[in-house]
Amino acid sequence: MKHHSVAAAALTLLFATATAAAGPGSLSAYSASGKSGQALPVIKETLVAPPDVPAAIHRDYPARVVVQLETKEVVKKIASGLNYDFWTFNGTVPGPLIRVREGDTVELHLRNDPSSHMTHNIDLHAVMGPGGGAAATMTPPGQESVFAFKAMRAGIYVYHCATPPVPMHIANGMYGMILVEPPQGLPPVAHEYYVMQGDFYTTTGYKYTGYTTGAHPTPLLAFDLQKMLKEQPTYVLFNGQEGSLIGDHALHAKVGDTVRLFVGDGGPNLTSSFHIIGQIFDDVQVEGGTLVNHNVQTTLIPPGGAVTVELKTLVPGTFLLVDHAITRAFMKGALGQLVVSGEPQPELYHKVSSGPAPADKAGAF
Ligand SMILES: [Cu+2]
Repeated sequence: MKHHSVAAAALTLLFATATAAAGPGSLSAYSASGKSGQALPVIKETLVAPPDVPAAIHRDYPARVVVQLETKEVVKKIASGLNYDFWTFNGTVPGPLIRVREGDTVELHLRNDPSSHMTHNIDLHAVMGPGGGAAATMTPPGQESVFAFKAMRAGIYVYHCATPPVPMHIANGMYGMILVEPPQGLPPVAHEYYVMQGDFYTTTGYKYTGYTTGAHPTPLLAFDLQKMLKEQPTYVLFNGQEGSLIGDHALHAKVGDTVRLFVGDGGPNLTSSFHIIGQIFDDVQVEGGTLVNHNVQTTLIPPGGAVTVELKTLVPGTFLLVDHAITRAFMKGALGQLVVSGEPQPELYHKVSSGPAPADKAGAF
């Protein structure tokens, strides 16, 4: 009994000391430790903009990974000649992909840019704790919140803002993904890319112009609440912009490469029927879990869900990433390109002949 009391007193003292030592936004007093009780090595995560991803992890030990995200409200291009007032993590849609290893402790710093109009926070689906971190990170403009969690399950997970009205924060672009690598890491591949689909609700129709002001000479599209309530988006986009993965921004590979795509759906409402025209997915990590499906043509990705897709590029050409609810691809913007370079592979694919050109057909009917 005496021992018990002493232990309780010691715990109380430890907690009091920790509380006193930890200033606002500081977690130093709660420094995570491994099973041995030793402090974990601290690693500052280097984040990169989509469609790129941080380098693969080669550690065989857990670390305390410090991740710094900043919520920013930015006016930028949504489609050719049209801007939108996006709400973002780190200025991009989606926010940067966070990459950690199962068993790591993630110390997540969420700063809200002083010029923001809204409070923001973050709910990471890789977190097993209240709100996925949302309650711990409700952050007014100009402030910073910090919380820590142990990444206990390998997989690819969505994160998003969960500040009311939640659907509006997500519809304005506040989502991204966190990859929790298994302890043994992922097999090396030639290319890894990061793509997220989202549905956008604007007051004008697809490619109709918005309004201009002195501050915004490029037409600005406004958010349309009624369209969101009806789940009828104006735009369905990969990486928050029509053309974000087209032309100069296309994804690239060579013949014979294995390409790994981390594909998520921020929503807020539409499920993606993700497909690449002219490819078959060799492996799909279904719903980001441990089930791996093979030889898949189209995979479903629900809002708030993600998959890892791997494919081998066997033939050169331009292959279109689409939501195969195909109106969204060709009339709402959900279109990207994977450009595969290399020698033709006629034993795998070649054109034999074409019908006459349309002009030659004139008068034939
Ligand atoms: Cu928000």
